[in-house]
Amino acid sequence: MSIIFVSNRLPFKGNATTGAVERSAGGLATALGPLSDRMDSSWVGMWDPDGASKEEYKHILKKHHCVPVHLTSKERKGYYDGFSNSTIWPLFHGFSQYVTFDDGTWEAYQKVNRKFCKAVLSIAKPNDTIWVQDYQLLLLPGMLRKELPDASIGFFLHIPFPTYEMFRILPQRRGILEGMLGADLIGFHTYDYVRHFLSSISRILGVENHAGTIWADARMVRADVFPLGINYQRFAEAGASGKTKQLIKTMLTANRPAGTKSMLSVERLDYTKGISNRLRAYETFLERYPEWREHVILNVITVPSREHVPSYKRLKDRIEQLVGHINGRFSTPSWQPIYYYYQSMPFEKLVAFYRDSDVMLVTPLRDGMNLVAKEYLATHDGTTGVLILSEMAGAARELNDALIVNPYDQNQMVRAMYRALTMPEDKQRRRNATMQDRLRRFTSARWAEIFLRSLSQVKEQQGESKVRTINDGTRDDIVHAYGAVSKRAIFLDYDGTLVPFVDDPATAIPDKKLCKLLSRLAANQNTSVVIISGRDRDTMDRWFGELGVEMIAEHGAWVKIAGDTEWRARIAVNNSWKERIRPILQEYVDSTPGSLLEEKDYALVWHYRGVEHELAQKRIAEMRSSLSSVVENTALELSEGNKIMEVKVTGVDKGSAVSYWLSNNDAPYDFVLTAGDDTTDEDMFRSVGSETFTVKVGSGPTSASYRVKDCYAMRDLLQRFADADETANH
Ligand code: GDG
Repeated sequence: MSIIFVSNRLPFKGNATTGAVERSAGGLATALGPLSDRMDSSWVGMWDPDGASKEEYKHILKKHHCVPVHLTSKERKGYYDGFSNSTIWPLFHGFSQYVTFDDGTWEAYQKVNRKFCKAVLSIAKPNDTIWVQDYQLLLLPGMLRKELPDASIGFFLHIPFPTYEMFRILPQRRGILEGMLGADLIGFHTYDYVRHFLSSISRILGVENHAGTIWADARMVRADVFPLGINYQRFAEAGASGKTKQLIKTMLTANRPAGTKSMLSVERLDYTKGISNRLRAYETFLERYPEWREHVILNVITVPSREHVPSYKRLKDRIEQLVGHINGRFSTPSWQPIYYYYQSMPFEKLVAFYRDSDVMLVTPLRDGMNLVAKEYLATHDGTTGVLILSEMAGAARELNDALIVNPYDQNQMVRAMYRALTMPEDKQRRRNATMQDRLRRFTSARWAEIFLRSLSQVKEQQGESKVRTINDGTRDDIVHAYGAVSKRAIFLDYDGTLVPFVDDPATAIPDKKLCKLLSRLAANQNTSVVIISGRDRDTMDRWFGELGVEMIAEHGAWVKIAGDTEWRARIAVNNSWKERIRPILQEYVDSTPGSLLEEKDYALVWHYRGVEHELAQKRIAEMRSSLSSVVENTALELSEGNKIMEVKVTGVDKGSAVSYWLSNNDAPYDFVLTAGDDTTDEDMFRSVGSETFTVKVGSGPTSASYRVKDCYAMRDLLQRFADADETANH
């Protein structure tokens, strides 16, 4: 299999001190590294030689099939410092106060995503697998999908996906979601993020899902959970090595009184990491438990990050002041409570810090996953050590045996520090063992393997559904089949098939263009155009009466065949049932803002297009349970359509209506086409048989054999029929 990994950074970087080019040690590079070495793969990412020689960097990239994307400093500033880190990063982590909105940075973000797209296209083949990583490239899956409709495209978001209430703030919210939906599989670290994403696509794009399966632009997409792990063995081995022991002795324990316990915090300097909250909790701890003064130290490592972004500069000052304040307040001639390092540590030193620490404080205010927590546990493989972990980190979903804290609850943090420092050793080992077991199995390599396997499963499922999306080629075939015969029947649903949905169904009047198109088609004596709708007779007469089309109203209850002046009732029923059902449905209308009741001859219809998604789902469940006993053993049934719930007379459906129409028109039809968007149209598709053309309009599962994207694509097909008629007549 050929695979293209795409991420903001390439897995190789220049070392500013030595000038050498090295493999990056970040979580992603270690997760995908072994895979990329094993497979026929390439990697697309930003050109960033840093301190290394450009020639050497270029050479290594070429050797490892890396395709660099060159950005100007202006592009990089707008895309990376700007939209990625000053808009998306704070917003997705729930820090709306730090979000900046700027058209210029959005422009740059789009431009750079396009540059990445171009770089991928320069090496991609039509059926390649492309795996796009993270929040800097949210638009890329959509851009790639346009160019490579058949490619397997995966997307993984490493940071949280925010709640709908937070996400909706973003002016570019639609574009971002549409970009993500270009992928076939969208992965997140936790189920909460999946839920938030699904809620946003439902409320913002009106795209629904069934247990994480989404229909977007007539394509099946899945959203699922894939918690990223670490290279456990690497950290476990390094933690137990003699070199680490030596480093701990010379670098760490030598500098503090014997018997002192150590706590550690390590992260990029970032406001999401809760460094100030942690320092304040430590101050309160020393205040509340004076017996621990001179017996514990806290090592704080903050790695320089995003120094060009103003909020980061201010944060650095605040943290340094706080460290100074605590050290000034509590230090004694032989002890200082905090050792502060503002630098990136080489791997060996980082491992020594991990291994040396009795307590690890990982208390971010919000964090997609947090690998530091996992790395700490791995370096303590089989030994003691206590992890205090924020419930706001994705890792808390997996590491239940850590001391889980709310980072905003200072008292709880203080108590957790005390508990951690006084926890019996056998208990520490026991708690760690369960978590270490999990981390040993779910490594970063396994994460990548599982994600890619799921991606190919999604592709298989897409292939299994036999529906063919109408493209230029298939459209020409259908138009050709239409033109080649003399007797045709075209059955067209109306709402959602010929016009888009609107909140108030009464306003969905056919526009002039559509009326003209339908009359043109119906003007051909050899073509019967039948509008088959759930709408009532009066509306249909008013809207289509003058167009020369035939009509089937109320999902098949009434039929008006060419030459009829009156509607024919297909069944005779007593409508007294309405008196019982109407008050029940009216109650639902009263208690559900945005919904309305429509009365038809053979049905009562509850419309909920204008209702909030979750509320509508709740009401439908209630309705199903309260009405099913009422309609049981009667000639009524409950039927669900596109944002409608209907109580109707049994046996009235579009399928039987189409059969009725065909049996009342004796000419043999050489070309039958049925088109619809709704579950009620599925009856029609099933009734006509496989030698006809059945067309599903829009997304969702269907038994139709073709699919078009939306009502405009449907109109385009009809337009071509009309054009074919005209050409044939000249
Ligand atoms: C995102 C999400 C999610 C840190 N300091 C040093 C150093 N590190 C290494 C750690 C660890 C990595 O950086 C940090 O991993 P995190 O998971 O904490 O966070 P990010 O990579 O910033 O970001 C996060 C992650 O993606 C993966 O999906 O977990 O939630 O924000 O590997 O070891 N490494 C060295 N010196 C340091 O000073 N050598």
